[in-house]
Amino acid sequence: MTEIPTLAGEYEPSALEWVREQIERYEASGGTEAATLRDTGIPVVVVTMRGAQSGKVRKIALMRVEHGGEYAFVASYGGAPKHPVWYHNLVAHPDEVLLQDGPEPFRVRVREVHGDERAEWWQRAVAVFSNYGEYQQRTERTIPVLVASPA
Ligand code: F42
Repeated sequence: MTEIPTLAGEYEPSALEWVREQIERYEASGGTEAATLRDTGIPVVVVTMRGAQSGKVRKIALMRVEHGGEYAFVASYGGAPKHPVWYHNLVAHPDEVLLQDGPEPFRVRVREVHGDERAEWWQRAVAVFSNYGEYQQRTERTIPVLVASPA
């Protein structure tokens, strides 16, 4: 029986209620409920990380962009002018990350990608969730793309 990985520390739920609720339902159902972005039918994953300032355990949901066992995390936040706060957490603690895509979470290592590698992952991301293209149009910032590989 493989042990289910966890991050030690105090869990601080997302400040966004709809996100907090989606994560709770996804985890409680082993990824069989709340597994898509609202009624879009597009799958999501749950990412657990270490807060860059608080050191607390934080969780977010992201669109599921998978290729060859790796996943892209697109820090779009709806095209907001600033990066979502979770981006800073993953940059600060790239080795303290869990990814849940189904019944159980597993450890991943995260790296930000640039240039051709970013362009390749961006194309995959937009193919899964075309809104990413619109979000990038909405903001001056270049939306960061991070790639998670099983650790
Ligand atoms: N967000 C995306 O950016 N991309 C997606 O593809 C995406 C898909 C998605 C699907 C389903 C769903 O339910 C949500 C989805 N979201 C997606 C939203 C995503 O889950 C996040 O909620 C959103 O991106 C905003 O992330 P955030 O980290 O900015 O969250 C804010 C609202 C938040 O929780 N802030 C906390 C607060 O108290 O205000 C602090 C959180 C935090 O991590 N604090 C750090 C710490 O140390 O604890 C401080 C970090 C620092 O350096 O300031």
